[in-house]
Amino acid sequence: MKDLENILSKFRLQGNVASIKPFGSGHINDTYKITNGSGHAPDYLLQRINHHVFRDVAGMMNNVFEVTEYAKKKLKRLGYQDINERILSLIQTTGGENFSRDGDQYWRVFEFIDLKSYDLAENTDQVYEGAKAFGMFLYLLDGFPIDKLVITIPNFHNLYFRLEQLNQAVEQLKVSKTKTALSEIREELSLVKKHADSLCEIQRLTDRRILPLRAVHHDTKFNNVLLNKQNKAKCVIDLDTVMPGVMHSDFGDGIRTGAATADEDELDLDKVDLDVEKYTAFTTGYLESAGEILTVVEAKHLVESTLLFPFMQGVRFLSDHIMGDVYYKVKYPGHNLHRARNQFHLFKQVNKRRKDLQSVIDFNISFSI
Ligand code: ADP
Ligand code: GN1
Ligand code: MG
Repeated sequence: MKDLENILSKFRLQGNVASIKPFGSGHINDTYKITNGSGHAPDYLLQRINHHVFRDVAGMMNNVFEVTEYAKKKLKRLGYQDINERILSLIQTTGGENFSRDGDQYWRVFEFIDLKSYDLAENTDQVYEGAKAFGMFLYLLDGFPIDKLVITIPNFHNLYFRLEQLNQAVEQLKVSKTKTALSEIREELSLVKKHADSLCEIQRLTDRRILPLRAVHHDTKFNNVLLNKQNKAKCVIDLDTVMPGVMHSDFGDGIRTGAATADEDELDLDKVDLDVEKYTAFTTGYLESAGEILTVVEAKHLVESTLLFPFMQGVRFLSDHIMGDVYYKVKYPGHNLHRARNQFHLFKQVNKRRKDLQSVIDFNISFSI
């Protein structure tokens, strides 16, 4: 607590610190809510940045600063009055930096936005609103000069790379562990083998520059959008992975979590499915906000992204399980394996409905572009 107070003293905060409490359920950073003792000053959100994941902290924080400034200006031009609730506000250090380094720890502070995030959407209204906010984020950053952005995690959504990571993990497992460890994941590995090539299509189109590069969020998990009490979505958060990429990352990952019937931690696979109503709500909301800036080729490949993201997330969780849970925070041994099974199951459910999902996209696209 004293240490955290010391960290906070490095930032330009108003008022005084009344309490510091762990906050949220993200997998990557450590987050604390700072309640202000002064009624006239805002609460804050303090985060210890995971610099094992984000190697170039200064570059990443510069990305966050640049995109939030750009989005703020655009929101102003569009006439929004509630800009502080619509985009994160980074608090600078007393020395005018975007983050503070303390030994091998890196810290940052945002203004706390008093809205709520949900690991799992409770209803289709929330999904529609969340999707509108994610689509709006893409829209706000349309035209952003992407060469200003550093790549915060190389090959982040490159399926070829994620498959290679899995491959290497399995090779290590073969030499170091028992046969049981390998037989435990046989089914998952055979599913991966079966679908890997067709699901690399988005990456092939990206590499050939057929899909345009934009400033993309890259982590449109449903708990990365804040909603108000009336379920209106206001703000997209967790901007660490904003970098050049294809919009399919945001659409696909948004559907993966926003339109699922259960979250990634659900153990009962019978409960894990794609909720077609939520899927429709997400597609409608997202395309209402972003449809007008999409190219025909982007629109044509949307449905593939709904298959790619549960599949790729399964590959990522499975690799982490084999490597000994070095990346995602886990609550018990085997957690990442269960998450992988959950995501592969979701992938199969989405795959079964591909035709219906395409029809929903076609219907919404005809209205927006
Ligand atoms: P992680 O990368 O670990 O997911 P996030 O940046 O998403 O970290 O933050 C974790 C949680 O903290 C979010 O899910 C959200 O509930 C909350 N949160 C993040 N930023 C803010 C903010 N500015 N105001 C209020 N809550 C926030
Ligand atoms: C991580 O940070 P968080 O919890 O929003 C991960 C995402 C995964 C997600 C799976 C930087 O997101 O890519 O899809 O977990 N973020 C990073 O739950 O790897
Ligand atoms: Mg998050």
